[in-house]
Amino acid sequence: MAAKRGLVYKSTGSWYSVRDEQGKFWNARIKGVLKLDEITSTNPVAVGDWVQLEVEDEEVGTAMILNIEPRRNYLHRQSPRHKHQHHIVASNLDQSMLLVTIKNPKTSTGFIDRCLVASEMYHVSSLIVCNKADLYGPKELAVFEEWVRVYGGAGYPVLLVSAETGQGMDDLQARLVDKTTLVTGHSGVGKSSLLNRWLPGLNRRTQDVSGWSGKGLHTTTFAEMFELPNGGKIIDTPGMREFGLVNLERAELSHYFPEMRRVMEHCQFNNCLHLNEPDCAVKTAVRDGVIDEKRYLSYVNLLESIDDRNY
Ligand SMILES: Nc1nc2c(ncn2[C@@H]2O[C@H](COP(=O)(O)OP(=O)(O)O)[C@@H](O)[C@H]2O)c(=O)[nH]1
Ligand SMILES: [Mg+2]
Ligand SMILES: [Zn+2]
Repeated sequence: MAAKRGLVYKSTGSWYSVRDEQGKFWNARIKGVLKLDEITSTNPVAVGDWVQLEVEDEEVGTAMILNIEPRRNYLHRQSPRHKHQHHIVASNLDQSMLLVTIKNPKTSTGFIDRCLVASEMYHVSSLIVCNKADLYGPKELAVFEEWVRVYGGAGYPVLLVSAETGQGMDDLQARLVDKTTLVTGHSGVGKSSLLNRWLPGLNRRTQDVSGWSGKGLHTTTFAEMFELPNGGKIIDTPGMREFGLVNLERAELSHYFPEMRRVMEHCQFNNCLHLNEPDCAVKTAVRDGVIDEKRYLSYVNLLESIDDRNY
């Protein structure tokens, strides 16, 4: 039988759920050894991959994956168990949606900055979505306005929503139409609640407050893609805290801060790390308030955490 083209919606280790171009889902396994990328990956096929399928059993709906089409982009992270193995989280993304909260719990800006850098590294644009608006008083709204100023100024859209009341949903959904969006964020920010709101049949388990520390939870769940009712696809990554900044070099880091990228060509040295070098355009921009000081400090913190042998 002729090979079909299919899109991977879910991976559970050795089995993949793949949708062909007619809309039929197949349970597929990898046939033989697939040619891998230059990285060592523990999962050669990822959610979001386009693959060639060979039907095995039409009635049962099983198929073999013959090969993977080249990826436009992909996000990966270090395997929790093997430092030198990488796990491809998802591929062929249009954007990533970083879900954050200002209350119950408050997402740290350090975490936000690391996530934004990770997405920049993979050339995936980011959207910051602030959930639990229904809980915000004047203090939290002031923080939100601050984030709009800082992150909006850097070039990231910042939205305010409530998965509970539906506030801000139209704006948010309009940004997801016809795109493949990866959803990330700390546990407890409302990823499952948001998905349940959009896909009522899904019934993702939500977690109560006691689950937030998350450390004791060893949920090894896998990424999964869903079709949104208004068009567009969402990739959920349950149980994933954040991407590692794999193979990030110190000299590259400032390229992943858009507001630094814009001014750094005016630094005297083209390998400027923007620390103590003379005539540094980034430091001047921080002094003039063009670049936010907290973002700059995040940059310095991240820089210190990178040892040059790789992250
Ligand atoms: N007040 C309020 N609570 C929310 C909202 N969204 C989620 N929650 C609550 O926050 C907790 C964590 O939500 P959950 O969807 O499990 O977060 P996840 O870990 O990111 O999947 C649950 O108790 C939800 O009911 C919201 O918009 N407002
Ligand atoms: Mg959840
Ligand atoms: Zn500089």
